[in-house]
Amino acid sequence: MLDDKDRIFTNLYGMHDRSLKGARARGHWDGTAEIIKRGRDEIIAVMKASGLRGRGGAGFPTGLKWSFMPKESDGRPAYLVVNADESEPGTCKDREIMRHDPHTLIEGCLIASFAMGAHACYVYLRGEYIREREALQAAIDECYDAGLLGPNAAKSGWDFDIYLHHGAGAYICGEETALLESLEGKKGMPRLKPPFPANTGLYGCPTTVNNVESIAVAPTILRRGADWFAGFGRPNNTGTKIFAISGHVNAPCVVEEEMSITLRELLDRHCGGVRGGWDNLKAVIPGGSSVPLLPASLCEDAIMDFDWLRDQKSGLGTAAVMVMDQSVDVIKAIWRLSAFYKHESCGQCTPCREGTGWMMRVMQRLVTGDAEIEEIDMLLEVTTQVEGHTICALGDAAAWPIQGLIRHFRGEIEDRIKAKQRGRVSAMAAG
Ligand code: L3W
Ligand code: SF4
Repeated sequence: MLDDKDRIFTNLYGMHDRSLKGARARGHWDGTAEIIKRGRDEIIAVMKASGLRGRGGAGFPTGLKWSFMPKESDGRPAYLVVNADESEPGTCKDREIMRHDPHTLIEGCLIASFAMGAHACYVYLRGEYIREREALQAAIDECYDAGLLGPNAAKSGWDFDIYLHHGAGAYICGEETALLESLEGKKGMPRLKPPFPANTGLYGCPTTVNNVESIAVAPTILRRGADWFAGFGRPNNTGTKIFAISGHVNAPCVVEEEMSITLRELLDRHCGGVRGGWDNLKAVIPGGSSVPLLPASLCEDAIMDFDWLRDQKSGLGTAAVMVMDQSVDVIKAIWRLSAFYKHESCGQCTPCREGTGWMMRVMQRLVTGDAEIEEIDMLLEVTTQVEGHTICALGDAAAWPIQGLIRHFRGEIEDRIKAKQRGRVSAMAAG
């Protein structure tokens, strides 16, 4: 469990002054030039040792990703791109950072860009994040006025600029290569990987795409040390983590906690527990809409980190925790997600374009009970034809929640179909 002194984001709820003056008073922009003067290799070594794994959903080691950027320039500029397209249903953590603690991100952008040889950074914000852009732009303007950005940024000897760019409301633009296409002014469609962005990214140049939280925690890790950060959580699952908790808890919230906290402790300590008590819990989606749900029986001992949740065939994802009590029709909830993925598919690969529609339509029949029992296994088979057979992870994201539903709630699906069939038989007998 985290104490206040261990929190990186000290203004997550906007209770304090978010301006440069306030941010400095809370310890940000302290010794930034000294950190930069430690050099690229040392910064990347600290990030690797901290164990930080990407906070956007995939959990790829951040220091390792930074190390993929070319050490020597081949004449092409390098870029840092911050993925602030936060569109995963249930996810609203980066929003709080940009609104209330924008200087954590800006300082992180400078240090990370230096470590990767980038003189420019683009922050790609989701189209609806108007207030967040305003807060971030105001903070960036302050930084230019104070000499923290621009030539010789923060007296580090490094010239550095940040540009903000709005998306236009497409979920797929949160996929890193679709985001780059969109930033280049094209339709946001994922590219085939490899090549990875570190080789061929924005405008064909070396680029690293990182989530807001991943960049915003970097300055504090470098100030307090890799061991400090790695002291939280478990091996391979280190650090502090922002969780966004919604649904049937008494007090939904966004909170920074220790990685590997138990689900029960997270909900009881910060959300006033499950509505109607723990026994009223039906299921939890622990990491945003792309990861399979956990039934209540697995929630009791759930550990909120990458490895524990992966071992349960779920995932930490974006750490958006969606709590469902006994009042929820879980079949309908997962159908709603299927409709979302069908709508957001960019359509360039057949298994996703056709499969998301197929899956949604069968899910629709499961909701009303107007399916045959055999269709449950047929649906499962369709999910395996989509999973792993597409250009980007949206196909997997559409398949996984359905697989989780069938794994844990097959009985409920079958009962609904049988009840409908019984209803039809008695109606025929009566009529
Ligand atoms: C160089 C290699 N780079 C991997 C890089 C890659 C990317 C990162 C992760 O996200 C997850 C999904 C959901 N050489 C590399 C390499 N990289 N191998 O590492 O890559 P990857 O492919 O594991 O995943 P991904 O496609 O980046 C998929 C989650 O994202 N998700 C959530 C979306 C929504 C949000 C939000 O709203 N904030 O993030 C949707 O699917 O959990 O597992 O940078 O280039 N050999
Ligand atoms: Fe587009 Fe879906 Fe293919 Fe991703 S998996 S590239 S969203 S069609």
